[in-house]
Amino acid sequence: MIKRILKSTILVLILAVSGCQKPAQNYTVQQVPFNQVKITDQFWSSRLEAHAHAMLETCIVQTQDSTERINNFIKAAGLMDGEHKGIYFDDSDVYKAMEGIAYSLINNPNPEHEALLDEWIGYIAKAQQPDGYLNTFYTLNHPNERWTDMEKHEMYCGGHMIEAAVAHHKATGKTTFLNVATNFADYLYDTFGPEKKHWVPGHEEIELALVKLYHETGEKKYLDLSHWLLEERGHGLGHGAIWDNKDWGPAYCQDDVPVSEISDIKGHAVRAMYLFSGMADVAAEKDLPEYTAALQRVWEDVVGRNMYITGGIGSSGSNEGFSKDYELPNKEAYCETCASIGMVLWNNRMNLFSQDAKYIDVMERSMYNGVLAGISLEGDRFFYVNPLESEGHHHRQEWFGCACCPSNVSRFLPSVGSYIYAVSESEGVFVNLYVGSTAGMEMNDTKLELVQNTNYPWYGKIELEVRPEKDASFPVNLRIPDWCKSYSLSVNDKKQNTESKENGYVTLERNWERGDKITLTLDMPVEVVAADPRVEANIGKRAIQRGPLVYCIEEIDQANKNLDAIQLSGASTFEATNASGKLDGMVEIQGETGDANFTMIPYFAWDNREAGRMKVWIDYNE
Ligand code: FUB
Ligand code: ZN
Repeated sequence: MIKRILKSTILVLILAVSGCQKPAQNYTVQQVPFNQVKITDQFWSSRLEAHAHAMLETCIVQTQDSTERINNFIKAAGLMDGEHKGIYFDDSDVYKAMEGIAYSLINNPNPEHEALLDEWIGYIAKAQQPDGYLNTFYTLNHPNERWTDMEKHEMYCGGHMIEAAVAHHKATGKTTFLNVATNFADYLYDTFGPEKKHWVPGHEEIELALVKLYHETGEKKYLDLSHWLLEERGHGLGHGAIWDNKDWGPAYCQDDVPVSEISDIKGHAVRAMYLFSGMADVAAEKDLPEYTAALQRVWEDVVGRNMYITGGIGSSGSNEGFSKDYELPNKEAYCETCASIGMVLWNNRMNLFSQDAKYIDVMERSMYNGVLAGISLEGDRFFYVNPLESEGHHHRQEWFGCACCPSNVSRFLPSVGSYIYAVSESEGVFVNLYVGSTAGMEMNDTKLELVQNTNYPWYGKIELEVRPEKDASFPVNLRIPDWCKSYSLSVNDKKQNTESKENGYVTLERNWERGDKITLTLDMPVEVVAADPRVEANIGKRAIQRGPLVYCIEEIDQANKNLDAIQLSGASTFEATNASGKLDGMVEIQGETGDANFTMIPYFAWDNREAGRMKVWIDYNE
């Protein structure tokens, strides 16, 4: 009962909140946000279930009980004595966990979690200094040294605080946290900017957060500050630990060239992804073709020369980032989980600009492989580093000293519903991801519900019921993923022409009546994939992919336990089989090569059973 009341209150609040004067996002198409999407399929429902229970509990225990993260706020609030403990950017983990909890409230009302957020917000508000400054590391340990080292993540933490506050406002309608965020952003606006202090944030994040705050409040100065911060880069203004480090220097944090001149990917992977996401957001608002051109250039470099088959990026551990083009080792691959999340954030924005499905292809690859590998199926253990081969000693952990990845996953998962649909008055509905769900949106003043039924990513059949409030004409653009070589399409069982694919979408245009049913069947055979020959690590090897999922061999599944004995050839055969009882339910692949049989599981599901070796790229003899 309480749950029901809370749920309806929340719905009313969402409507009330969305009814106030807020500038709409200015991308050429608009995402349908996850609070309008109810996920119903088996695949994502079990991920979300694990999130709402195990993952959020882990984040709460780790930030509040097992580490000093919440205590740092309590101390900065003057409610406990002592110094700041932990890493200087630990505040950000609290904010990311809070963002995840807030998002989760929208579809899974939970009064205890809501009360916990209220409690933590109380500490945070008290820890905020009278002028709006907020950072427990400096406030507790170095109160006179604020803004002396651009690497020290003061704006990074602030950006995550803003994102959490916006999420909390959207979920609950309460302004307690949003007020902290606007106080902080006002303080930044008064301190930094033309004729004020220069600043190059050593770790990007604040840029996209300020645009979010602009959307939530309508205050254009936040958007202007974000734009100004982007323009600070590449002019020799940066200083601090990163800039002083001979091995890193300004390129590590994308401060080597002005942002509109970026063309080669360099430096720290997560920082780059957040920068590009922020640039896209500002470009969408301010119409900056030089930004979009730079983003397209660097996208070619990231995706064409520096991305793993899993959509993971940032191959090198020494800089948590990019190294030379095509240098993509498997065992040593760094591929931080946060960097894959960054790929989702950035590629989604690139699609919102262009309506080109090639960006969603990359987003989907990173989401189903790079990101999902970062979490155990139970939702309580995490990978920070995601190699594509293991000798059996790499395992998910409950938490990390530097815990950016668990907290990032915890805010990402509940927002997955936002990536399914986008809409535009002139171009109609874009169906970007195939996820069983019911979604509400508006199409040219007509309320529209879309009900998607599918067993994706295990099978390629998708049924989409179109339910306009009244008959209405608009295009429905269905993404045909780049991995799909053949497909069939019907509307109300009548076969449709599939020739006219444009930018990766096939478009259906008609006068839609409530109950019209689109059936799309994407053929999903097992594919043997060769890497670009310039990737030395994969010469003489092949990987296996089916649909959006990259597969791997794990020792535990093989009869003779010897992964090196599995050698593929042109004569190898593969069969996708339903293994509904295995792990969380899956389609596994049974292979036969020479006289050996082997079993493959999706890469994201590896290391959920007993320890053992794993490989994505397998030896291949012509
Ligand atoms: O610096 C904050 C976060 O910690 C980065 O995004 C991660 O790469 C890790 O270094
Ligand atoms: Zn991380």
